[in-house]
Amino acid sequence: MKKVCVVGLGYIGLPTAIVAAKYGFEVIGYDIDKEKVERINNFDPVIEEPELLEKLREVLSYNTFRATTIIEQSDCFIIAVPTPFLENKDADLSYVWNAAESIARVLKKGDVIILESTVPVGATDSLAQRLEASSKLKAGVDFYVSHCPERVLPGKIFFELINNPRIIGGINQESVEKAKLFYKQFVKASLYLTNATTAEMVKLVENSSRDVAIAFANQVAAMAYKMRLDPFEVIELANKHPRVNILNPSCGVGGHCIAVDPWFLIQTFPEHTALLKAARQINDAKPRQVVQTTRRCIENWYRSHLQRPKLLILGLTYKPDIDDLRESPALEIAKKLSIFTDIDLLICDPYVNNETMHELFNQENVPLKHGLDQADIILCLVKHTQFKKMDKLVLQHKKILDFCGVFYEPHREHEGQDQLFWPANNISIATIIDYVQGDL
Ligand code: SAJ
Repeated sequence: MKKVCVVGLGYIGLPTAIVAAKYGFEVIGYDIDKEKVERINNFDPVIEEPELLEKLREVLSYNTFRATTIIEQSDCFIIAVPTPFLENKDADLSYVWNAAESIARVLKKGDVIILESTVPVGATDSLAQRLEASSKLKAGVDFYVSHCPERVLPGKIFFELINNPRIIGGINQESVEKAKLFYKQFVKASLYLTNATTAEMVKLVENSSRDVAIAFANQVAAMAYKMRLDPFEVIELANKHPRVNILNPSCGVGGHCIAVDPWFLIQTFPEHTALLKAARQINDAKPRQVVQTTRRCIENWYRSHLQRPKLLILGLTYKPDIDDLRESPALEIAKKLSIFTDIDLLICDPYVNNETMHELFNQENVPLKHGLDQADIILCLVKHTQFKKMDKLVLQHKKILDFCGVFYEPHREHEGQDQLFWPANNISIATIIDYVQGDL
């Protein structure tokens, strides 16, 4: 296996292509987007990810990688295209099937096709059948088909591509063995071998379990607010139990994966997925609830000050310390609040450039210090590291709605005794509690 073709040069495909090129393969990256291909070949990776630019420069300079809009014969094809859902939440596999059509045009005996995109259970078998039908070659005999779901976390992609254990499922034993030859070249962690259907199910279960866990954290938060407690403290202390590990409540679940993948299981197993559906509803409702609570705070401010408050939003991205705005609940909240004319809106996100901020809100990205000085109400949506470092004491007189725990100070143990915080140490939670009124 010498030449590898990665189909789809997005968040997963491009870094995977680069790593394969660094580890000895001759790699081409195939994408239907001409502009993207040109930019990549001109040392512009299009997406933001730590280390991506340097590594792209390296593999382009050594001629071990190039991007193209024309598919070429290769020994191994990695499919890393998006698998979004349709309006009715069923999986949209059109990008996978289009990739299969392209591959079938150049497929030859002995080739290996590895599907990395997240798909509903059974899709890898369908992929094999489609390739057979278009190429007239026999799947599992003339060419090999596997599913090795991607598992990397945006922001840590290069570390996780090498260091995460991988699940490799094939349509038959030979397909698994062939795919293993590719991954063992660069993955330092274990490779677990199984059939394609199990690998599909594993991936969907991984992301669904995270969605359920986040929904649980959001429900804990709702109960805590009702009792005028700080949910971040309740969760921190519950997690002191050696067998409890609750995740964090937030303003919602974003990104391309966690909020999408449970639907692939719900679509296939409607009668066994009540818990997954409930989790989706709980997490999807969060942005609307945050808007309602914030509106109440704004209206109250207006009543007592008889002037428009300056509302500062901290964070727009879908999670901390990345620049990714895909399906961001914070962005959804900011957009909903921007419609109201009874506030002066200030937005600060150090990961969003000014051009994007202008496109989205027709205004500047406010520097943190300036925003904090100006604001009457501060709405914390994303726990960027930079926000965690702000001087919180000078903000005591402002109204703070902290939905991501940026103001929460964990318990510090000293001289064997825990510090006693009474009442809750998080001033911002007190404000949320005042305005929740059963939304959350
Ligand atoms: N979130 C919370 N509370 C938490 C953790 C996360 O509300 O305690 C929110 C985040 O703010 C974000 C969303 O969930 O809006 C998703 O973030 P994430 O960090 O949980 O996951 P992703 O979407 O960036 O990446 C996930 C990962 N899957 C798992 O951790 C099981 C990653 O390993 C997968 O490769 C990726 O999905 C994918 O592509 O499927």
